[in-house]
Amino acid sequence: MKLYRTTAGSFVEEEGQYYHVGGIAWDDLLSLENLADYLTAVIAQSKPATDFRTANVLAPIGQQEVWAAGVTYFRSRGARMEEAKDAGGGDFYDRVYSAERPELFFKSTASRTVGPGGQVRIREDAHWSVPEPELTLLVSPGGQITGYTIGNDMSSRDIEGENPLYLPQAKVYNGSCALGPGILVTSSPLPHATEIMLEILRRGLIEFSGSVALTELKRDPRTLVSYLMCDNSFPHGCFLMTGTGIVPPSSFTLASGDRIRITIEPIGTLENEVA
Ligand code: DO4
Ligand code: MG
Repeated sequence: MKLYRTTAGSFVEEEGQYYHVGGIAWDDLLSLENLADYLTAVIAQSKPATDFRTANVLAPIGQQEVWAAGVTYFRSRGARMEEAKDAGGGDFYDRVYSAERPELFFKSTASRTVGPGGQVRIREDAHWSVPEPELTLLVSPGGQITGYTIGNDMSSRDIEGENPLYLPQAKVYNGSCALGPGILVTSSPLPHATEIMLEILRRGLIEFSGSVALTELKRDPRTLVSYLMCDNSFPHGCFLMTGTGIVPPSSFTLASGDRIRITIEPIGTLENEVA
């Protein structure tokens, strides 16, 4: 089942039917340890709604923080080593790829995050920017993975490549994060064969496309969550992006007007324009 936050309230979708999820605030909903059971009960007690509109869907975020894991795919390790080699930082990425402790960094808040159809941004002092399509976990306050959504970890590669200590500037700025469209609510892990697909369209034509399967993800999502939760509390739950396995060639940089389309079945497609 999929959970949506919209301008007309929250909806849960199952088998093509949408149901209102009333009487509970979004943050309280995302804080539930038994979200799947709660929504199953809502569906059992409700009649299908007729007022769900795709155009009304908002980013599925309230007071949650968005965190991100880095260098969790071999492709990301190689791309970072290349971009940071002149700064002497290349070795860090190889070491973090192989280390027991993952790289985890703070990524975004609701105010910097856009939903489906929203505009993501290129940092005004960046010259080399890319989208990072990432499977994103919904984590409950108790550390359960209660759902999955799609995330775009917009990144300024020239800034992060200049010096690894500039990472927060490369990653955290207005419009640097997109989430959505909805949250696939399930307590079961996604199949390893699940594919993440990225298309970047420029003037209506595909400028870049790529895909990666979760088999390539080096870290178990539960291990990423256990590091994130270590001595860290999230009273409203949080989102954790699991890293990118798709990196366009080094000659590519995003431009205003580009459309970024990220698909992960069975979650859906997250599409955004670059402002
Ligand atoms: O260490 C730099 C960022 C890595 C990242 O965002 C990724 O691998 O997805
Ligand atoms: Mg990333």
